[in-house]
Amino acid sequence: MTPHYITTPIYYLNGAPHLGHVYTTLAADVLARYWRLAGANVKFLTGTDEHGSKVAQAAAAAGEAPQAYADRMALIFQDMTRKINASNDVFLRTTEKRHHEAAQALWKKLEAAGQIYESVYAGWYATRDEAYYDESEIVGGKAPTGAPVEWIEESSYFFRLSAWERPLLDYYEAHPHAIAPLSRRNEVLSFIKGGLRDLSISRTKFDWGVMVPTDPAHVMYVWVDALTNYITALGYPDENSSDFQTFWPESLHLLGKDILRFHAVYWPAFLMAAGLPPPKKIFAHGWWTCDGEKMSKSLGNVVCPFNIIEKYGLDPFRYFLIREVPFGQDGSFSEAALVTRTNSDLANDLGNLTQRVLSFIYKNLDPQIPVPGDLSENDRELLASAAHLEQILFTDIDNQALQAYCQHIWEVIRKANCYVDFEKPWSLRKSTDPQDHKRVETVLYVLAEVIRHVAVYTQPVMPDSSSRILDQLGQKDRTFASLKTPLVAGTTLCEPVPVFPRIEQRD
Ligand code: ME8
Repeated sequence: MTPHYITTPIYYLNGAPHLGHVYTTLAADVLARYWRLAGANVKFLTGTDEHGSKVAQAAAAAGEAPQAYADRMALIFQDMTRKINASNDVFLRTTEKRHHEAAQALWKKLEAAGQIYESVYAGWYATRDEAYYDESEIVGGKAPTGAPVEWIEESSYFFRLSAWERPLLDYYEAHPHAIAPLSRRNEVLSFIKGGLRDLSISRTKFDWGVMVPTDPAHVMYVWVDALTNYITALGYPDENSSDFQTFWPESLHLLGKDILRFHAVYWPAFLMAAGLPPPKKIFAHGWWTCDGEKMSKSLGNVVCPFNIIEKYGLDPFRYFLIREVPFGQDGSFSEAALVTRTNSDLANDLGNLTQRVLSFIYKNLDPQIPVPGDLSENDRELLASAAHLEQILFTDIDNQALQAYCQHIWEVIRKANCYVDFEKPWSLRKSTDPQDHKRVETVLYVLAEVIRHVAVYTQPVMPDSSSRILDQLGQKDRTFASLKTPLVAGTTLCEPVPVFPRIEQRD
């Protein structure tokens, strides 16, 4: 199976982690967990972007030296990955020595290839975006993102980005799925077709960055250093390292639409110019707002993910973020929507199904998975929908269709609930006819088998809750491959405990 290298952006340390950071990390986690369960070789990278004027200013505002500030803040981001149960294999900090070495090696390679020259940059810069803007992009004295800009004039090294216009267009023509969703690909293509100008890639006005290897008066533009993180984590500059050989360019870069241009234009151009292949896929997801409004400190509506997790539990929060909005589109976060979604999908649909079925088996059937009798048409149909999930979910994940992934599982859960209502095992059990009793065992076997499938497939989204369901079902092997073998009758169940309590709505 193809190896999977899944990355998030490395986050700036200028403030505490928020819903947006949690979202990308969570989406990456779902994909990484899925591919591991599918048996693939996976590397999941996240980390922190610690250089640049933005972080230097935040450190100054906090009255701390940049390195001390970065050390303190990086711990908070590392803690975020733990609090959301992210299964990242690497947490990379750009202040690490290995990263300085990788960024400098890439620089030297670009320089040796004649891709870098020295000149003077005179133009607009927005520290908030860590981005240069053309005069034509300035609207009412601000960057198109609304960020304040300042005029800077300084000696700078430039990367010959203009030379990569045609190669980038050719590359994207030949690789139609390299940028997703499609609307984002079109945006990138029209940006490139609009003409690329050479890019200023060093600064002299401050020193909080990776030093330009051939000129200590300059530090690298923070995006040159930051983007390199994706190969630092694979052992670059050692291109023969086993990680680099295995995982580059098998990468899926997940990011928000705000930083697509850096990833889909600058990064592949740097790589091609250094003789390396561009990343296999870049997926730009949408933007979360809060109750329909942009989250901002001044509006006081920034969602603190950790308060939400404390209040409602981690897995309902994970499920909500993945299920509520099609991956790639914008979404509006509200606690009311989270409560509604948790109660309908988790407490009612999945929670009731597992609780009813497992308690029934526990109380009435020894407590063991019963031996099924002959299967009816109805039994076969339900089992087939559970078995078909394998292919359907594979396609969803391959397209990063994370919402669809949940929807497809829930279609099976709802079918299983209809099946319970139709088969009425509770009334059948009261019958005095032994054939009816055998039928109860068959129905419960079928349901337990469907619950096993569902819980195995919900693991990437809700690792803890799924694992509790599988514990109760007495299942040890939880890989996707384990579903190829039918549920073993006679397996002893553990005492069922409800996994998804209802959240009481407050007025
Ligand atoms: O841009 N909705 O870091 P950053 C959804 N250091 N996602 C959001 C979001 C929101 N409201 N707000 C933030 C940087 N994000 C650079 C990246 S990579 C080599 C360097 C997520 O801390 C989304 O993934 O500003 C976005 O792209 C990222 O956080 C920006 O994080």
